[in-house]
Amino acid sequence: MQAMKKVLVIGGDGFCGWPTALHLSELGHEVTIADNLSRRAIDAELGAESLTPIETMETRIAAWKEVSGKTIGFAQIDVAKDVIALRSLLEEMRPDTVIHFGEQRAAPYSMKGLKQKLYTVDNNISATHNLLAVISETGIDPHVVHLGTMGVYGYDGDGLTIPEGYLTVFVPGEDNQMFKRDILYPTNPGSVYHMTKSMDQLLFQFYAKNDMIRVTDLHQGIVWGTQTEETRRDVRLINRFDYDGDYGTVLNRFLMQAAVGHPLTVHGTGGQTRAFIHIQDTVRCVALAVANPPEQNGKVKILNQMTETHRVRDLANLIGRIADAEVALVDNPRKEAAENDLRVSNATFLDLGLKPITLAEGLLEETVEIATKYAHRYKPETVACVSTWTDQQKPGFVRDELHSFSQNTAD
Ligand code: NAD
Ligand code: USQ
Repeated sequence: MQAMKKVLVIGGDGFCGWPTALHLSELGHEVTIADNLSRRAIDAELGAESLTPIETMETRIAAWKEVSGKTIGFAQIDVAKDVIALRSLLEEMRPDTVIHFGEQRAAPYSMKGLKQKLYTVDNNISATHNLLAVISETGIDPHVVHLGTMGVYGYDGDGLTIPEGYLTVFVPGEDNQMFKRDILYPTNPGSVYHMTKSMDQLLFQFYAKNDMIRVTDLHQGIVWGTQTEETRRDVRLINRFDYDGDYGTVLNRFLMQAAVGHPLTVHGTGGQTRAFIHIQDTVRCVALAVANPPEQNGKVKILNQMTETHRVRDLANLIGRIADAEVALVDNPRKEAAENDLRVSNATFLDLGLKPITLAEGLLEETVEIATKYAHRYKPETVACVSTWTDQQKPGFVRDELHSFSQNTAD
């Protein structure tokens, strides 16, 4: 039987945070969410919307109380800006665990322009640093679980198996001496967003060493799927499903595109190989991380939170076959390697007992339960990826969209 904990979930209104909060509450933990609802504001700014109809935070929490009898607390706090409110919440709550999901997480949004670059760096770095600095000042000793990204390792790989966070290196010295070091795996971010996650790693390294804060940094792959055991229990608990050109991640975008008859937008040759994990496994992994805090040993515990790797064009062809959808090769708006190989160690979560949901099991259910069911809410104007990494790249329009885009801009 697991020890029950007081858990603060920063970013608990989001795609990963909401189902995690529900899952931890279901397991018996005492859960409070802190969120500034900035994602909902960015949706409005982009004219985008979750495909699934998500309820307000108040309705979500009331619905959870109704179906489970359990209470989740909520504080609307901007952790990047309001340090006083964050400090008061931590002092009042004295959490055993703080889970930090509260960052701007879309690579395309972070590359849109000056405003979005500045916002992503200010928001993400301040959120992480404020949390760590406040913890060190208050002397409260929560275990910090951070959602980082596989993208800190970079995607130019040649197939070397990426270890969990650290790399053992041997440096030749004088007199034939050989020095052995365990260093943070060198970062190679591919967007301003991924760069903030690389910078987060240094903040964690420092505060773990200096203040002995216990940190688990979860280097997560691309999350796909929508529902978990808890969000399925009532329609008011439904999770968000992003498919727009900035926040939609590749697999969910392809499922959505297939459901509405839009060609699947493969960037370039679709040669990027990425790591994936189903949202149900995300919440299980976070619960495992909460239950297994590291020792107070001055070193950040880094785990790779992913279950499978796939090449983007293989995913498109697979979904194309299942859903009888057309696959379109479009311009790649990103500056990224045309082809890469990726092997990743996820030994820790497998050792802790994770039994992953595979793409083969979950795809069809996701297509029918979500993409097809809510296809009537689809906003075609939000689908194309128009954020370009530099002025050398072009938006990822399929030919007809490109045609109507040039017509509109010529008017
Ligand atoms: P999301 O945008 O759906 O959720 C993020 C939540 O954090 C939102 O509710 C937002 O309002 C909140 N937030 C942002 N800045 C905040 C601030 N300053 N103060 C308080 N709240 C703030 O994103 P998500 O997909 O749930 O991702 C959560 C975390 O997991 C992110 O840090 C992301 O980098 C990481 N991650 C996500 C994925 C993925 O595929 N979705 C993959 C790997 C890692
Ligand atoms: N891609 C397409 N067609 C599309 C959309 C994307 O070919 O319509 C390609 C992209 O060019 C890229 C790959 O698919 O090569 C993945 O793109 P993505 O948007 O699914 O994923 P990414 O930008 O890496 O970001 C997402 C989350 C982020 C998280 C990251 C984990 O938004 O929060 O950190 O996945 S990882 O990719 O492992 O770094």
